[in-house]
Amino acid sequence: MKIDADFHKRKRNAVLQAMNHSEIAIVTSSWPAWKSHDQFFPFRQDSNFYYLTGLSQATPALLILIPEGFQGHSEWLLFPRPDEVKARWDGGVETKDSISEKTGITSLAYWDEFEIKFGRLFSSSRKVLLNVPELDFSFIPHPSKQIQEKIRSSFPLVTFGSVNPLAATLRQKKDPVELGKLRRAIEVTGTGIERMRESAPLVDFEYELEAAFVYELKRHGVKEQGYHPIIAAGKNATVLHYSDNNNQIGEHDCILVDVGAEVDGYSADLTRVFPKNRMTDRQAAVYEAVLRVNEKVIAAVRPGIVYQSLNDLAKELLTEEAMKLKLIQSPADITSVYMHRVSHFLGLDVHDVGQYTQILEPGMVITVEPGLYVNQENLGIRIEDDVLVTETGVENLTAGVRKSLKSGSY
Ligand SMILES: [Mn+2]
Repeated sequence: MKIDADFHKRKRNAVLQAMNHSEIAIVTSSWPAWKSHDQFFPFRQDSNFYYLTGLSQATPALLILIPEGFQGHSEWLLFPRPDEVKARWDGGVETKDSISEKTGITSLAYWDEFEIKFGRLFSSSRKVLLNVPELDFSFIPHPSKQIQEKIRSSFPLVTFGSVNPLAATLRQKKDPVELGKLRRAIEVTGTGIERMRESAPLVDFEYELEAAFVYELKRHGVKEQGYHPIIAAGKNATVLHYSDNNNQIGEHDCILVDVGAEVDGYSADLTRVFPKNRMTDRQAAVYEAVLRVNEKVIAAVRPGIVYQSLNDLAKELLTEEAMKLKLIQSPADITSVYMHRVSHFLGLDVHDVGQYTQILEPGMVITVEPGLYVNQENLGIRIEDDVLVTETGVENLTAGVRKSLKSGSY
């Protein structure tokens, strides 16, 4: 199923509905990230810009939303003038027709018309909402910051705000067409994990499993991953964001893989653990403990609960299991073997928009990922599923990706 121009049009309309009449939203595309000399990192579109326009290619563009309208239109899209020389080298020049078809936006202008055409929009009574990212990474040179400087230098009395919360409210609840993309990403990710599981006894290094995963994705026509894959053997699995994937796999190691294919911008996020050869009884006991918690937390997901309560439940259950396994001496020590949240929202961003303080509603997709990390046993177990909050409870979208020890090659 395609995410078509109509989807993006509906989302723009919803943002316009939520805006005050004195506000203007300006949403910028991402720009390519420089790698070295004349090389760039693979391009990834700004998630909010993609959600509102459907444009995924590296063409610098800018969406303006104006509730009270401007020259008879409440939405405008600015993009570069077609450049035949650039097209000869890089291909793909967008025209007004092609942009209109993809986005459903009929009021288009060129980048260099921004000041001359839209300058009159800005005044001291206006508030401009931008898609400046608001994370710890405030040093990142997002194009929205350049637009802000441009406006501020000419209209110093304009006030600024963020469009991100308006987009976030919409993005949290997935439409069926978005769920279709997530389901496909999950299906292909699951196939890739099975390929790694089968390959494990035959390979020596973590990166060989990564290669098997990427091969399986591309074989299914999926080119992108939502995040750098974690292929962590033995003690590396106790390092939460390990991503070197360059270590030798021991004969008695368990291997933790945390991977996610990305389909049309939507990312899966799955973690499974399997042995290189066979699990020892002790490794299997820790695995079964985490699996019990995984299943109990999934069973607790339903609309109307406070999201944070899943975290509390996971911590309580993991503490009980860790005590039984003698991993800790007292409940207060749980942070030595479990130190992260049990869940995050999932969607266009692998750690998607949403607040931990909110109530879960139907249409939200979250992960459930309890874990136990045992340094002294060179063992890290995390079992991560992606689940959909439904009208009546929960649907485990990753139910088809094997996690039971009984059914497999242990
Ligand atoms: Mn995750």
